[in-house]
Amino acid sequence: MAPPVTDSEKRKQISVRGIAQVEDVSEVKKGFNRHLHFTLIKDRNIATPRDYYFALAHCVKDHLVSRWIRTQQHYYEKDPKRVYYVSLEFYMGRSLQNTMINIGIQGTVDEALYQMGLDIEELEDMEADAGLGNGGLGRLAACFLDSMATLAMPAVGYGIRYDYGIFAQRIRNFEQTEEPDDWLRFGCPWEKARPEYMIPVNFFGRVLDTPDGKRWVDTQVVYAMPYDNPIPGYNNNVVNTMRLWSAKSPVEFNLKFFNDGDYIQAVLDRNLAENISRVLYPNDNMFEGKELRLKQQYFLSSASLADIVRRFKASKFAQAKSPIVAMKVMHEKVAVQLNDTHPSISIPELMRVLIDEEKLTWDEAWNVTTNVFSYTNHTVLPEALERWPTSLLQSMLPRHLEIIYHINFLWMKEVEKLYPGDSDRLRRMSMVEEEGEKRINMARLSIVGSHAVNGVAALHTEILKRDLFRDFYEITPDKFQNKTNGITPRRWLLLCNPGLADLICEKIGDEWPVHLDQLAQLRKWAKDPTFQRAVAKVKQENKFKLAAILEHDYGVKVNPSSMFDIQVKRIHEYKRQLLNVLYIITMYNRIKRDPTADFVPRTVMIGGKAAPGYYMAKKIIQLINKVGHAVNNDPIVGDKLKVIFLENYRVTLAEKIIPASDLSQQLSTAGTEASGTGNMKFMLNGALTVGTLDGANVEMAEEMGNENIFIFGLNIDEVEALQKSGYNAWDYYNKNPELKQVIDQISGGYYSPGNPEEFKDVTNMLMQHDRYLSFADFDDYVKKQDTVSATYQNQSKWLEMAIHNIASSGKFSSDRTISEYAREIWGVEPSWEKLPNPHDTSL
Ligand code: IMP
Ligand code: B1N
Repeated sequence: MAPPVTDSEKRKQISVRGIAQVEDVSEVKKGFNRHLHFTLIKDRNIATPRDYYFALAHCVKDHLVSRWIRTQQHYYEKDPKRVYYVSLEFYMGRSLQNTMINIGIQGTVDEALYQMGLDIEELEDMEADAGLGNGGLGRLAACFLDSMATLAMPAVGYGIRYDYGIFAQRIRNFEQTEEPDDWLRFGCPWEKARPEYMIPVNFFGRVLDTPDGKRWVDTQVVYAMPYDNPIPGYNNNVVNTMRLWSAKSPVEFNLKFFNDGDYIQAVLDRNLAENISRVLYPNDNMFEGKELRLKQQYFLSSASLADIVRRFKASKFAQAKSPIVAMKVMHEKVAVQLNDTHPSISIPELMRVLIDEEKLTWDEAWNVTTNVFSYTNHTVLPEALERWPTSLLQSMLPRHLEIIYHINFLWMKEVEKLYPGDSDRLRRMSMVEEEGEKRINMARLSIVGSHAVNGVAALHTEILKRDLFRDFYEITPDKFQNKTNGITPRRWLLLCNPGLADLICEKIGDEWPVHLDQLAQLRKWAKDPTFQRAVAKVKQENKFKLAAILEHDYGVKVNPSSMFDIQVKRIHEYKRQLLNVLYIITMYNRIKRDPTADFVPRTVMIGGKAAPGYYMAKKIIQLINKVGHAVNNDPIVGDKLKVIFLENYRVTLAEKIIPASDLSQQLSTAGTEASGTGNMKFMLNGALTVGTLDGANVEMAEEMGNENIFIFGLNIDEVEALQKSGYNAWDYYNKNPELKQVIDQISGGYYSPGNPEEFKDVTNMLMQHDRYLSFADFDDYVKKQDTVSATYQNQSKWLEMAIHNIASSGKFSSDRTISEYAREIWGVEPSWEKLPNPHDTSL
């Protein structure tokens, strides 16, 4: 038998990774050594793996710069409509390998490092994740940037350069603790600061009514310093920009104190203003109405719009017109996508700029604004919907509040005209909420201020139309669209699963990374034993590799022939990690009841972060860890069942876990998960899904057919009916002896010896006020999981289903999603044409 092919050998073989030419290899070695010497100022006697990583990253970045400059020149010359994706989160992960793959130098670099005796994977492991996001919403923005560059769209992503990204999670004594994520400690080799393009952002102050219009005066100024990051397209020589803003105090900050003589205090106070970009708020699907968060939102919106307006004014289109005429038609050349309502203060900000600074009339400004903006909704959970107190807006952004009130006044007049005397409807549709503390409902502002509103999966969009935004849909049905989420197949297959990528290339060629629909061709080999064996072999190798990581990083030994059963995502009640735990305990009880019975071995892995202030989510983590402790140390269980909490789940860990998974758990109560994108990543990598008819799971099942996915539980209509008739957890508890046993154990302290009260809040929630109806789905879930186990024993059936999953995942490429946004919302065309190659001298 041939010796096993190592991952690095595989990376060299595969054609889509670029064939290594001798001259190119020697160029890379030269560039690497030059950076080690001149940039890192080290020789090979004292260089650390981190130095080597930085030398390599700089060397790879050198291959980007000509493409980057040329792309921007190309856009300037062609002067197309520009697309701006504005988001409080961009969850990018690492850039080194992705950059090498997208510009086609991975093969060359692998060979060069091999010749220099360096281990490329060790160097790649030195790169910190750019963790400027919480979960799906932030990672979606990152996938979109990759797709927009790959489709040669003149797009910029605008965000905040947080000094601290999503916290690092550590498990201590079974519980989550948070550590700050100091990701910039050693510097970021990809970014370029542009201090010459700093933009002032104003806060507080008051509004003056002058003959020349409104003036916002006596403000406090903070500067926004841009940092540009390259976004390479796949194999097309395009390099777009992600521009992240960092807060800087003005030079004259607190001059008042300085004049009073307190020079030291004045200098110290400068840091206060710079707190705006200090840290990412670690909430997922949760609104926290903090002043600093509103400052972040306005800081991003104001700096980005100023930059957008500056670029528009410098364009050929605008230069050919008088300034005021140009501004009136800015929407012909500018589209801005709001990633949820987080940057929605952009809407009154653009109105302010157009009216107070550019001197357009209200109606002219409103026409531009509504045609520029479009809004994506990502959640229907009421606790996530942003509603800012007017008192906070009044002091921080007085002019904006004034503008919002006027937008609402005109809007209310319109509604009143359509529905005279319907005061209840007026209340439901007003941006100004008067019940309790007076607040601005940012979703309503975003709908009225945009020409398009979209949900992120078909089911989710239907809920928006029928429920959350029903009244708005009734007035402007054409505004509402669906854009089902997607993922980039470059990172989520080519990069993270080289074995499977190779195998696919052998069968269908190498165009699938940009035409993912071509995976459908794999269907014809779904029953082919040779292909099944090849797919199984790749999966097994990925599992071995993950097992080695688990042993090395966490000191846990797993059985690599067991089923790898995985649920990774933020910890949230609606995602129902608890349902997973209830089934784990059910399996445990069954093993103990009859240790000799047939049992399909599983390694159950659960990973995800809890928002630091989310009590119940933290309790759930503690419960998983305690159950794991009991199960893993019970000699009767042996290696039939292992339960592992995957500490510090993040983009980089996802890239290692997903290719190694057999089973993906997607358990949210129908109607609660807007889309999900992790679900798509598992499908693309050949895992089978056990899941509810929620979010994008619905469309996944449609694509692959119900016979290739394990769907269980109430559908959305049944959930609604049950909620209406009254959900009573006791009914299910009393009817199902296995469920009763599990709950009695948890509440009786079986998993918390010494403290039987430990999980009483969890069981009380489940029994008395579970908004997510966990028990209603328990029975069907257990039955479906039993089917999963039975199917796993029939490996050829399982592999046939897995191949059908891979073959059906074409729809879930973010290239498809972005093409739809482009054509149906932004009015721009995607393109598969390549820009010319940069001169050979740049390589
Ligand atoms: P931006 O304003 O941040 O989009 O960067 C402008 C880019 O457009 C520059 O880096 C150039 O590549 C290009 N550009 C801007 N102004 C001119 C010009 O006057 N002639 C040619 N290219 C320009
Ligand atoms: O956005 C993802 C979806 O796939 C997920 O289903 C959805 O839960 C997620 C407030 C959010 N919705 N809302 C958020 C994040 C941070 C925050 O401060 C809300 N995240 C989602 C992509 O569409």
